Amino acid sequence: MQELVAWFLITGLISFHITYSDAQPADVNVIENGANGDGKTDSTRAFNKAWDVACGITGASAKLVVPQGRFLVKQTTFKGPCKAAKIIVELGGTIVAPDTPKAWDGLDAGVWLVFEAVNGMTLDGLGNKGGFNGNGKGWWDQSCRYHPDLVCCTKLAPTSLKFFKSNNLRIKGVNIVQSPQTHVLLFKTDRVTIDSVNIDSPKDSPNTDGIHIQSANGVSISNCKIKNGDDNISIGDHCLNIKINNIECGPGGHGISIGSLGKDGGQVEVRNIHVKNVSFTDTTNGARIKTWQVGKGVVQNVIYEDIKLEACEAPIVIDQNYCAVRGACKEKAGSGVQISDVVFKNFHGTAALAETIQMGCSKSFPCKGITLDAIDLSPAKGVPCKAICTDAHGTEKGTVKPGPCLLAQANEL
Ligand SMILES: *[C@@H]1O[C@H](CO)[C@@H](O)[C@H](O)[C@H]1NC(C)=O
Ligand SMILES: *[C@H]1O[C@H](CO)[C@@H](O)[C@H](O)[C@H]1NC(C)=O
Repeated sequence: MQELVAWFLITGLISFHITYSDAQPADVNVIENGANGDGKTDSTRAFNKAWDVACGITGASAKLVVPQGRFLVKQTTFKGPCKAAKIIVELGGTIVAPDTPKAWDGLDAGVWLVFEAVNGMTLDGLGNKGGFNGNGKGWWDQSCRYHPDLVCCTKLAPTSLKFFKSNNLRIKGVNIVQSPQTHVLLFKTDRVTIDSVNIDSPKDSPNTDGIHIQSANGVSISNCKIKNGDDNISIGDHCLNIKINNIECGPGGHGISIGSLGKDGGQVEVRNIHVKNVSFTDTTNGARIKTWQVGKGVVQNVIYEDIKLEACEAPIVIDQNYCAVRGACKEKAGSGVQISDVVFKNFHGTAALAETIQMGCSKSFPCKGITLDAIDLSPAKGVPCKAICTDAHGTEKGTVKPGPCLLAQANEL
């Protein structure tokens, strides 16, 4: 009997040990791989080395730890796929970009940090303790947008974080500040959750989009604060199943935009976009859909609801004649993106421009199934609000102020 008990104890301990070490592989710390959190030492190689170690761990999960401190990391790509089913990047400190565009000499100036072919990653800023500082001032100072007079002004500046050909990502509690250009780019991704991410760059910084989504399926963005100089959140040509909730935009920025779509005459498909509970303060736009006349394809099933606006210039915009230079593109027949089933519901607040609701739909493919429901917008500065719609068909429910605007629904089979 005693032998039996001893045998159970021993095998129990062995199997406990195996299960335990299986679930908890050693964390990989960037410091142990040579990184230095003094903000000055170049830690790029150390980060790459630590990533490779973590990425090579087999088992259920692997963890890469970035402790407190400021880590200077130059342009680099963290490549997957990793061996573990799940990789956790625990970010307790700040990863800092070089402070001069010169650091990109000979490198792709379009990006700073890239995660490529990484599946099942959680990037956790530990409740907004950790994050990324793109040190963008050097880039803004030479941007063609604000300094066209400079002989060597630059149009392209790095996107801070690019997630490419990756799926099953969770980015939470991270700060992303001072980006040279776009803060976060999702490109060719499937299932990405962005939660409690704070984005902060000056209102007058050029092209510093908050989050740009392109060729993506299944994105959820919630509980974020976004202050920046350009699009707050923008959705590009091929995006399906996007949910955006509980976002504070502004001051600054251009709202939550779909587009501009179809720039090069390509096929566009954007479906199932749901934006809910967003506040816009001092932004130029609120809810916006922009397409180029040469675009083809569809935008279908879009809902913007529970939207608060404060001195937003143009709260509701559909612009199907989008043009790089305002009004410079001649009207063109025979092409256009078909926009249908778009709901604007429960918009409250003030508008700073007269043209509060602007819908300029395609002559060839007029908008259909547009709903304006419970819209109550009043002037922020005394200029009366107007609603101007062309080729926009749909229905209005409850209060629609300013309004009316839409044409009756065209009869369809
Ligand atoms: C709406 O979003 C804000 C944050 O912007 C949040 O504080 C609030 O709880 C949200 N409301 C609902 C009903 O979810
Ligand atoms: C933000 O502004 C930019 C530049 O004007 C524009 O292209 C984009 O559509 C806007 N984004 C949003 C989110 O409105």
